[in-house]
Amino acid sequence: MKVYFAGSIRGGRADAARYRRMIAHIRETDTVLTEHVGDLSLEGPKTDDAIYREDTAWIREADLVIAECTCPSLGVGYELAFAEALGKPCHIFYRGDLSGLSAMLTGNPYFLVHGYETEEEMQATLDRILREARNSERRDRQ
Ligand code: 6K6
Repeated sequence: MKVYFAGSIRGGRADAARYRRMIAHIRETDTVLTEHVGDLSLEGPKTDDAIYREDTAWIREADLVIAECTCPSLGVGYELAFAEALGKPCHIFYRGDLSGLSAMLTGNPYFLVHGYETEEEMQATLDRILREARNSERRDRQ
């Protein structure tokens, strides 16, 4: 599966190390198109218009979107709406009490929201999502 992983960048980097661990976990079985989201240094010569063009092309290419939304980010919210418009499956991870997550995400039944507390719980949910996505791909091909 090709995964578009979304996580806050200009919205704040408090969870960057967590994104990095999630990306590393997904990469054990699948492909992550957006590894830079877990980059702790975040340096690069790219202009904003190049970032927008590249990221939207990757969303089109992705089989599914996984967004860690604990740290609020305008860019991640935009990416989720863009992916929804394209009919891509969208999985949202949120650590802690779900009442802190935007109603525009929790209120939209299209989005699959996964609350978690521990790293083990988060990894087990990632494994299940990816396994189910691979199985449904296989069924579609038959
Ligand atoms: C260079 C190396 C790493 O990052 C950069 C430059 N910035 C970005 N590069 C790629 N994607 C970005 C960059 N800034 C934001 N995004 C996209 O928006 C990512 O896919 C994130 O999921 C999302 C974060 O949005 P903000 O509003 O928190 O920045």
